[in-house]
Amino acid sequence: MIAALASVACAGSAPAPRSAADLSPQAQADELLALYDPIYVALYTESARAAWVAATDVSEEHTGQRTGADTAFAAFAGNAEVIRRARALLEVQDQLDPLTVRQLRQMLYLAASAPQTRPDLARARVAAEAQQSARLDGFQFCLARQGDTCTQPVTTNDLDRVLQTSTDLDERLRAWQSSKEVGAVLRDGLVELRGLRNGVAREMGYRDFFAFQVDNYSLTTEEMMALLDRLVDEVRPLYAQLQCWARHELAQRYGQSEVPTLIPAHWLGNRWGQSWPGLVEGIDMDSLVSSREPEWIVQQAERFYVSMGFPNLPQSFWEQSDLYPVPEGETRRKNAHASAWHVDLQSDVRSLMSVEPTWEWFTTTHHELGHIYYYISYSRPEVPYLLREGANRSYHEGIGDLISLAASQEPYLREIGLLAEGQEIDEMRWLLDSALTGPITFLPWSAGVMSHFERDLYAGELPPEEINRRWWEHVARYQGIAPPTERPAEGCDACTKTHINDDPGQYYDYALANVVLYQLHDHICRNILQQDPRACNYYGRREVGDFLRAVMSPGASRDWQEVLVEHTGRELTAEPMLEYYRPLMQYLEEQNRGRTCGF
Ligand code: X8Z
Ligand code: ZN
Repeated sequence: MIAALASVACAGSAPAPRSAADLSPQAQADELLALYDPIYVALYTESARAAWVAATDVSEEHTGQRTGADTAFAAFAGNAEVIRRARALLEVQDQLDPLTVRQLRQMLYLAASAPQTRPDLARARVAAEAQQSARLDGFQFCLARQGDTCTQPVTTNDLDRVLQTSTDLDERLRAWQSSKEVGAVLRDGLVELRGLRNGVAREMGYRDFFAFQVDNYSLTTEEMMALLDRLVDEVRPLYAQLQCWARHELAQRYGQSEVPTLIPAHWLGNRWGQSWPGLVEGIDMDSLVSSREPEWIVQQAERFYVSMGFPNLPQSFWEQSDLYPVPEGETRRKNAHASAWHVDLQSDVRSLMSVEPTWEWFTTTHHELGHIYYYISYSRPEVPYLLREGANRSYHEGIGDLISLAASQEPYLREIGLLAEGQEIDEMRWLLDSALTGPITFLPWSAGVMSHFERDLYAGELPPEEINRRWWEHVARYQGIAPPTERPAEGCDACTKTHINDDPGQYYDYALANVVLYQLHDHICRNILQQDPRACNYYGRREVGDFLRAVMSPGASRDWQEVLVEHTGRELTAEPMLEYYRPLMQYLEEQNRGRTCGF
């Protein structure tokens, strides 16, 4: 199939009865796209299928098959003739319709992952990516060892359970340290990948790989970092109060007489401190779902979307997805991080999760189904295959979290019986818990630590021996968190975060998703439902589904800023998010009275 495209493409420059110059640019573009599309879909699908098998059943054979399929995809997507023709057509883009221009740009964007003008680099990158994923997905976490033998193998769900429930600091420390062991295994692979990723991006004229990823938003690195820094600054006053409150609360919980300025990382209920669950007395979100079956969690998330007028998930979703932990007795290893897949860019949609009845999995399931319903919404003939993506990547991340936010609100939880009659909630404490597990703790992590670290890694060519130190500098500066003990220079604690390895240079998507989602939520609650954004129930409201479908169904065929203004009446603004949590400021200042805050 690749040969077919190459031969037709070459025919354009050979003497032919009808030369390309006789065709209008639009007709030339149509011809290119008509050739490109079917091959794109076929090779993309092969590659996604192989990656799915490699992620759900880690083995050398599957890693090899993934590398093979990705190499074929890369050889096609990065084909030098494709690049040449797309570039030439974009030079006369004023003679092309906007949808065509978008597709050609996307073609070049895909080509930049594997330009065949440097096939050696592109091939090496594909192989290194597959190997790095296999190292991470196949890693055996371990809580106790005798010599080299692991006597207590554990899953990441097990480690998370310790961090979310244990009050024994020694046990917490062991779990936290165990969660970081994989970093050392991944560091050299990350350094190699950094070189290859920068290499292919530079081949396509980008300054470095980070700049290439940021270009998805039509922004430069400087513009993106300025946007992220502004977000970090905007939440900083509230975050400083939260951090202050949390360190006092936790010191008391663990019986520590000294309250440290920086929170020791193993004190928090998340391996990276990106969310701080379980801190608020009297609010136990886990208890709302702990007696449910994991299957119920996924079905209830589906019911939420269906109640707003979305279709039921296709039967193939249930048959092909891998939703629960590997059953006891099976030796198969699978990727531990949740993901959603659009395998054939049409109706084959799947999710990979390890759902257990915890609040974190409850919200994560809503997140993943957001991706799935986004795929379903734009898989329609009007949206070309190349544009079956989010308006930008953060929209894709934001939809499911928007529904998680809606699914965490009191009226809904009462309606479906997760909050029993007579089970009253304290609104301020509920809001506090939501800030601790939502954007106020998440933004310093995502817009701060992750994004600055990756910028330093790719654009700054951070030397390997500086990696761990730089990581913890960012963690201290943005999150006010410190490692429990000194971290080894040869380790890579950043590498323990899956995205650093296999979703590189794009974690700010989640930061911006938060901004977008509060903007959408505010609009939905105030203007569509006429409800208070802090007690707002989408369940069963088809008009909310209609609104969301209108946002999602164009995919990437429209400009993301235009979509936002058209649907919410405002440019991107953090104001609705800040407004949502504003009542907490005064509450926390009172709680923190007499304490020295800041870090
Ligand atoms: O990776 C995810 C999703 C899959 S796209 C579960 N999230 C980020 C993370 O876990 O670090 C969702 C929020 C942030
Ligand atoms: Zn996601």
